[in-house]
Amino acid sequence: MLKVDIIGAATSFGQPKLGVDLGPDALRYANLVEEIKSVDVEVNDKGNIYSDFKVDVPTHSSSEDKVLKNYGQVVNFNEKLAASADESVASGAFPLIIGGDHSLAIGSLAGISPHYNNLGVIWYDAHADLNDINTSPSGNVHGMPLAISCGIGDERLVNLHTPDIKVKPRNIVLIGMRDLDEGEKKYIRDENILMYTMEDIEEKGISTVMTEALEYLHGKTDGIHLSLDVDALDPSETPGTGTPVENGLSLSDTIHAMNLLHESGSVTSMDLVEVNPLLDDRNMTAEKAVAIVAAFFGKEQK
Ligand code: 4U7
Ligand code: MN
Ligand code: MN
Ligand code: MN
Repeated sequence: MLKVDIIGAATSFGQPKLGVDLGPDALRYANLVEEIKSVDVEVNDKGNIYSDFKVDVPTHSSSEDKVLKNYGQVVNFNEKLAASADESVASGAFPLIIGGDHSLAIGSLAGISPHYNNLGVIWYDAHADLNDINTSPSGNVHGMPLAISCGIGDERLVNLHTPDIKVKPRNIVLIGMRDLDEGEKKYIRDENILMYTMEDIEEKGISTVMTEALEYLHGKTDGIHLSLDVDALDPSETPGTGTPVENGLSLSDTIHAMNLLHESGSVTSMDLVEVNPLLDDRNMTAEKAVAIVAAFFGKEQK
């Protein structure tokens, strides 16, 4: 039986809004553990990881005038998360990292990628999260984790947990894109990263997109990490998130996408991020997110 380790990544330091660190508990409140167990999966909830500091520690700047916000906490938090994710993969479990803001993907990818030669990544999000300190319009680290995992950005974050580049741009697929900054567009073009915008999804249909994404990664990767940001979905479906963007994916397309990933059997780890119960309407975003995870683990739709 598949063994799933749930790792609660209770961090909000990658962005400025209150409440996203309550995401892991909101997901549990919406019956995450029970829903996964219902499909014959063994679940071990490892509890939450928190940063050791509550207030900002000296901010590090990797260029003269720009700063990464909450740098000290982001480094400390992700070192702890990477250790936990690494330990889960080493024990033979499937790590399901529940957030928390998307800066947590720095730690999850740092802990998971050493177990693979060529880890593939499916980044299901409205955003590419490919900024560095110079291209970021906000200084918020949740807009940077994929760039950092590709070796672009602050040296301590790039070398977190292991002194290696975690992900190769050619092993990435971006799905749901509709809010890209200029520097991100340039990086995607220069590195020839496979991207499906909302327009592409509307044109091809989600089944074709997922099938193409898996075909592209099969053969050249030996594991696939799914990083799912709930802002990939339309704000009418998942309003409880810090950076909603109009015209997103429907819940039914997302559930269908998860069913296809389940059937492929090729995804080896997952993040579920940016659930913020303080911005939500009666925990509906967490409830939808739980339905998405259940579909990913093979729950049939009623
Ligand atoms: B999320 C943004 F400028 N690109 O860098 C930035 F639009 O993890 C948003 O995908 C980042 O939710 C969103 O601040 C990060 C902005
Ligand atoms: Mn994101
Ligand atoms: Mn996003
Ligand atoms: Mn099944």
